Amino acid sequence: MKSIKYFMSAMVVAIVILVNNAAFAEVHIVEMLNKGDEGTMVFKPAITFAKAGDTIKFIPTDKGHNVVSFKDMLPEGVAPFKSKMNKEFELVVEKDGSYGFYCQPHLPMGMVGLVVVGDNVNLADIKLGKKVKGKAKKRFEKYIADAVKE
Ligand SMILES: [Cu+2]
Repeated sequence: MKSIKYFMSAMVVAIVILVNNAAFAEVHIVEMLNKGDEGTMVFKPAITFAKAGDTIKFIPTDKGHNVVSFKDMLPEGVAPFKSKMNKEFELVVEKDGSYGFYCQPHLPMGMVGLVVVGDNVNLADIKLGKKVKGKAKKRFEKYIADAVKE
């Protein structure tokens, strides 16, 4: 009898933990736009702060965009990702760290963004990938500087 009681209370604890975790994970929306506050071809917001287990939902509000990870701007062990043009894309971020990404047709126009997962990511330490140059570099530097100020 005692063991059944113990089992039941263990089950209740397990269920409570499961429900809490599910409720705790957030969905963050990142829009792909032809025009934003800082000019043409942007992710909005450019930087998203999340925690492990959250989902980042990329929405092609305007047509002609996609989202591709910078291979050298991902936490260790995270697989590169690439969405289809004009399609919604969900990224579940499992690991702490920073995730850098761009829109394939608009990388030269500086369409880049960042997801920062966890509390221990020092924005000043984020290394920009090899493909980040010109307008993309300029925007990343501004996004990071603005986020540091907040
Ligand atoms: Cu684009």
